[in-house]
Order: sequence, then structure tokens, then C-alpha cells
Amino acid sequence: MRTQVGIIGAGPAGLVLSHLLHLHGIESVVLEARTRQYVQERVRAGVLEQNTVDLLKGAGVGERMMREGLVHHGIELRFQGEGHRIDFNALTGGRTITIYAQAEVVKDLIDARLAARGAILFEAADVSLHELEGEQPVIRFHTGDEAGQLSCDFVAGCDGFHGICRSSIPSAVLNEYERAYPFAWLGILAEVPPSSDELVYAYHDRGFALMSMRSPRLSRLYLQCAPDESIDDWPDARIWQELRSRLARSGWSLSEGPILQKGISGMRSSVLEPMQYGRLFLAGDAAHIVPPTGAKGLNLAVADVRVLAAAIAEFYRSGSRELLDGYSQTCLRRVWKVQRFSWWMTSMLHRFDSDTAFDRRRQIGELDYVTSSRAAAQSLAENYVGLPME
Ligand code: RFL
Ligand code: PHB
Repeated sequence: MRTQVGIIGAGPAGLVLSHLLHLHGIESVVLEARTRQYVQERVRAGVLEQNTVDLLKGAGVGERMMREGLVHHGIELRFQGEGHRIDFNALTGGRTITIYAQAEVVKDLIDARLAARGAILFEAADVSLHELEGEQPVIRFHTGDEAGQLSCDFVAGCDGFHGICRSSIPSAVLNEYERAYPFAWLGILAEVPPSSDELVYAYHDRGFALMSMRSPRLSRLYLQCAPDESIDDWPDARIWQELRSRLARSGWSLSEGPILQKGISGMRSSVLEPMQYGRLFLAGDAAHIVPPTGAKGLNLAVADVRVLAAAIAEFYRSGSRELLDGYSQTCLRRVWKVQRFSWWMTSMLHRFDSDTAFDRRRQIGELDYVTSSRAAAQSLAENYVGLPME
């Protein structure tokens, strides 16, 4: 098989890239390790920043998102039993976020690719990359018992943090910058209308909690927990009790309902530099991970592939490699700003076991500052709705 761009991974990065390339008249083949059903049902992100919404709309894949997505104009920071609203409208000149599940974005993109006769090979096993330094890289894989080979002009590594693309780059040319956090998030999806109209980020002595949602009928809630905890130690009653304590605010109550899904995920910050090696370009979680407190992972993945699609299109249009050569540098400027924001939100809102009484008071001081100073609130708001694209 031959194509112009071989894409590894059918997550948001790989699928948005494939779709944007198609709009430029460029052919691609997406190789995905899992089944279609698995990638369409995986419970992950839920917050789309304005840039992501605009891109999906502009690319003609935003129709259902516009109909079903929930547009939010602010978030609440809750601490010491009181709520403080960060008003995006007032602070960012009317920019907003949209609540629309990552799984729905993935569904819409798969439908659009398949309707345009785009090739997505699900359950592609043993994917390996070869001849990345040459003009015609080769991807080898298996579907069922059959061995396949795809030669292409470029390979896009969109296979997430545990994929094979990042490890196909010789370690001598790669730098990894990392920070692990001494906690994890326990997340649940519950069949109950959200208890507030907007997301609530809560700082509490017992640890961080977050009230989010997926639709007018589905709540998504998170609790800070220890990274080595087992979900078996968290029966539903314990989860609700903990959420009630951490989210408590006078005049407000948490609505409870059947828990449809629950899981624990670890947290880290990580950046690989450079994001390119020969004809391989890394995008999304394959190149960087952020802790979820800033709701940025999916949005950053989309920002990467926007840059990559434009660079590849420019190459085919004019033969110029200038944008391709600048890919890593262009993306990394945004990546580090988003890393900073995600780290800052995480540090401000979580309980660290190493914290002293001084640290706890400093965190309250910071929350008080962010919710009482227009300048500080504006800084949070402009990052949360998404910094401008370069
Ligand atoms: P993905 O989504 O991980 O997709 C990678 C795809 O590659 C496939 N794959 C392979 N395919 C072929 N061969 C191999 N060897 C392969 N290895 C892997 C995988 O099956 C998969 O389909 O990466 P991508 O596209 O870069 O997208 C990144 C986002 O998924 C991620 O950043 C977000 O989910 C992070 N995230 C959030 N981001 C937001 O922007 N807003 C949020 O509100 C938000 N909340 C979250 C989150 C992530 C969370 N977890 C579970 C880590 C909340 C949580 C709890
Ligand atoms: C979510 O709804 O899954 C969500 C919302 C905000 C975050 C992280 C996750 O910061």
C-alpha cells in the first residue's frame, strides 16, 4: 500500500489531522490498534476550548457539537465552603468553552472520514516504523494474520503516551522533560443531572474535587486520590460521601445517581523535544502529557495537528519545507505555555502530602488572589478558554 501521510492512532490528533489533510486534497491512512467501538466509547476529556470548537466548525465536522454541546461562560472555584465565579465573558471579551465529550468528537470525525472514503484500519497490530531518515518511510503492521506494509511521504505519530512512535526515535536525539505528581484522579460518570450549570473546581483539606458534566442528564465527577489506590477500595457510597464533603457549600447540594463508569488515572507532565525526527512528526499525547486540571490535553493535540496539516499542505503545494522544519519549534512554544498553566492549576488546587501549614495557607492566599483580582482572574480565564493560535 502507498499513501501520502501514514497516521498512527485514531484519537483526536490522528483523526483531526486526517480530516484536515483531506480538506487540502492530501491522502492519508490511519492505523489504529483498537476497535472502532473501543475508541468511540473511551471516556476521556470533555472541555473544548474556543480554538478547538472554531476549528471543528470551520472544518465542517462541528454540526452535532453545535447542536448537543453545552456552551459555558465561566467556571467556579470553590474553597473554604464558598464559591467564586471566573466570568469568561467579562474577562476574555466573550470567549467560551464547550462541553462535548471527546468520544463524541471521535465519533463525528470517524463518520466524516469514512463518509469521504477515508481509510482507517482498526485493530492494526505490531505497528513498526522504518526508514524514517529517508524520503519514503515504511510502516509495517498486521491486521488479523495478514502482514501489511504502507509506504508514505510522512508519518504522523498520533498514538498517545503509550504508543510506539515516540520510542521509534533514537534516544540520543531526544530530550524528555518530566514531572510526576504524587496523586491521581478517581473519575466517575453518573446518570444524574449536573448539580451546577458550570464546572466547579474545589480545593479542600481532604483533597481536590471537580464537578463536571457530559450532558443535561450526565454528570462527570473527579476526586484526588493516592496514585496506588485500587478502584475496588472505592464503593459507590464512599465516592459520593467524599464528593459531598469536598464540594460542600452552603445553599448547594450534590445530586447523586447511578454510577455508570469509574476509573483511576495517574497524573504527569511530560514533553518530548524535538517533536520531529526525519519524516516522523509527533502530535498530541505522543509528544506531551499535561495533568487534566487545566482541561488542555485534547485541545493541545488539536493545536499540534493544525500546525502539522498546514506544514504538510505547504510542502505539497510549493515544495517548501520551511513550515515542516519549524513544526517542532512552533508547537513547543504553545506546549510550554500550556504546561505552565496545567501545572499551575494543579499546584494551586491539590493537596500535596509534603505540604506544611505554610503551604496550605499560601494556596488559600493564591485562590483568594485569583478570585479577587481582575488581573489574576483574567490570566486564568485567557488560558482556560485557550491562548490565541499563532
Ligand atoms: P489518544 O486519544 O490517546 O489517541 C491515541 C490513539 O492511538 C492508539 N494507539 C495505537 N495505534 C496503533 N498502534 C499503536 N501501537 C498504538 N498505540 C496507541 C490508541 O488506541 C488511541 O486510539 O491521543 P491524542 O489523539 O493525542 O489525544 C489526546 C487526548 O486523548 C488527551 O490529551 C485528553 O483525553 C486529555 N484529557 C483532557 N483533555 C482536554 O483537552 N480536556 C479535558 O477535559 C480532559 N480531561 C483528559 C481528561 C484525560 C484524562 N485521562 C483519562 C488521562 C480527563 C482524564 C481523566
Ligand atoms: C471533564 O469533564 O472530564 C473534565 C473537565 C475539566 C477538567 C478535566 C476533565 O479540568
